[in-house]
Amino acid sequence: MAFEYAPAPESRSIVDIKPSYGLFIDGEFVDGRGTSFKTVNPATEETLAEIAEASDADVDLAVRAARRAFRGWSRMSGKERAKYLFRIARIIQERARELAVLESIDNGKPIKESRDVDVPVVAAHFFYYAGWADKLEHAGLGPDPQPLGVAGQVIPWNFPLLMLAWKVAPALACGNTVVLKPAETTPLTALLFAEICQQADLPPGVVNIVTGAGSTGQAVVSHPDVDKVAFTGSTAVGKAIARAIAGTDKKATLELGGKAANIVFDDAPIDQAVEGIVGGIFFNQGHVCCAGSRLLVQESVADEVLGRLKRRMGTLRVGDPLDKNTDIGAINSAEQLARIRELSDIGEAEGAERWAPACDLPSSGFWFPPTVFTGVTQAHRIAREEVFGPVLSVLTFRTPAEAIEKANNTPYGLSAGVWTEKGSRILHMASQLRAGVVWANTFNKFDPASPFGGYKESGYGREGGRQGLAAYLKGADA
Ligand code: TAP
Repeated sequence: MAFEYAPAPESRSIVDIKPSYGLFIDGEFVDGRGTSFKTVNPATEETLAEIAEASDADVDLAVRAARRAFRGWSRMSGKERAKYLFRIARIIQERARELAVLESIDNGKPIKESRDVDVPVVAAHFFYYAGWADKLEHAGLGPDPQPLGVAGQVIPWNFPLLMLAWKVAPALACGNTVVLKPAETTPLTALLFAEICQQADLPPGVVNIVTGAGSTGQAVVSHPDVDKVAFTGSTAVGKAIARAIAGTDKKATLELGGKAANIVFDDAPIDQAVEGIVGGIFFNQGHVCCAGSRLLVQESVADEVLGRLKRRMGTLRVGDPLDKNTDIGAINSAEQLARIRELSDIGEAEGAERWAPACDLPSSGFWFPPTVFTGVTQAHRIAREEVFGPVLSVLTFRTPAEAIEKANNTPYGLSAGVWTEKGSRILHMASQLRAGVVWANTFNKFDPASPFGGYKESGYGREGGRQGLAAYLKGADA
C-alpha cells in the first residue's frame, strides 16, 4: 500500500539549502562557465537546488588554483597543517546535525545512520589525519616524505561526505592540495564542506570542489597538471580512468565495487549473526561497496538462520529518512532503483526464490523493500553482480573449504565476514579469503586507523590508517 509522506519540517529548518550553488575555486564560490543540473531529494523527488556543472575550463581554473596553493601548503610545517585539519574536524563536530540532515535529504539515507555513523566517522577521519600531519617521517614511509602535488579526487554518491573525508584528510595532511568532484546526485554536503573550509580559514586553493557529472570527473582525472588520481566508484568507471591515465606518471588509487560473502558457520551465535547479516546488507539501503550481499550459511543451520532473518526483516522500518526510527531510507536515484528492480527480476526469472516482508512504501520517491533471495546458485546474476541495493542472495555450504571456494568465486575482493566461535577458524578463513577486509563476528565496522581497499577488480591502493598516507607521498609504498 502506498502513502503520502511529507518530511518532518523541523528537520528541514536545521539546514539552509540555497536555491543554487556555484563551484568552490580558490577559496570562493564562483559561477560556473558551463550549464547546471538539479539535485533532488530521493525521498520526495522534490528539487533541492540548482548546481553548477563544471566545464573543462572551470576544472582548469580549479587545478591552477590548487597548483598555486600547493607552493605554500606543501612548505608549511606539518604542525601548522595539523592545526587546520583539527579546526575542520571540530567544525564538523559543531555542525554535525546540519551535515547529517543535509546528507539524509540529498542522499536518502536514514538520519540515525548519517547522525551516528557517517558524520562522526568523518570528524574522526580529520582528527586522525591531523595527528599524522607533523609525524610523517615516523610513518615508516621514508625519512623525508614529500607530497605529490595536486590530487584529482572523484567520489560516489553512497557516502558523499565520508568518501570526501577519506580523500581530503590524508591528502591535506601530507601537504597536497585537491580538486574534488562529488557525485552528481549528492553534491550538497561537499558544498557545505567548502563553506567549512572557509570557516576554518583554510588557505584559498588548498581545497577546490567542482560539481558535475561524469564528464567533469573525466576532466579532473585527465588534466595534465594533476599529479595524483584518487577514485571511488564503479569498476567500469575505474577501468576507464585507469585507461585514461595510462602512460602518464600520475599515481592512482582506485576503490571500486564489491560482492562480499558474509559466512555463517554452524557454531556461530545465531542471533548476533542475524543482526550482522541485517546490518551487512541493509545498512545504507545496501548502497555499500563492502555490503555483505552474499550470505553463505552452513547447511545444518540454514533453515534456522533464514527463519530468524525473515522475522527480523519484518521489523525493519522503511520510509522517511529524517525519521529517527527509520531503518531503510530512500534509494538514491531513479536510475539506481531501476537497476535494483532489473537485477531482482532477473534473479526471479533465473529461478531463485524472492521474499520481502509486507511493507508500506511512500507513493512518491524511490523505494525498495528489504529483499532476500534463496535457492541462489553461483551462476545466478544476483550472486555475481553488484546490486548495490537492499537485496541479499543466500547460498549454502557444507565445509569450510567449500565456503572459501564460493566466497572467492567473484571478480571482486573488497570485504568478507566470518561468524564462528572458533578463533583458529577465523584466522584460517582470513588467510584464505581474497578480500581487503575480513570482519570476524561483526560487519561494516569502520575506523580511520584501519586501512581499507580491494583485491582483484575491487581496485588497488589503500585508504585509511598509516597505509593511507602512502597514496599521497612520493615514492612511498605502504
Ligand atoms: P560511478 O558511476 O563509477 O561514479 C563515481 C564517480 O565518478 C561519480 O562522481 C561519477 O560522476 C564519476 N564519473 C563517472 N564517469 C566518469 C568518468 N568517465 N571519468 C571520471 N569520473 C567519472 O559510481 P557510483 O554509481 O557513483 O557509485 C557506486 C559504485 O561505487 C559501486 O560500484 C560501489 O561499489 C563503489 N564504491 C566503492 C567504494 C570503495 S571504498 N571501494 C566505496 C563506495 C562506493 P556522476 O555521479 O556524475 O556519474
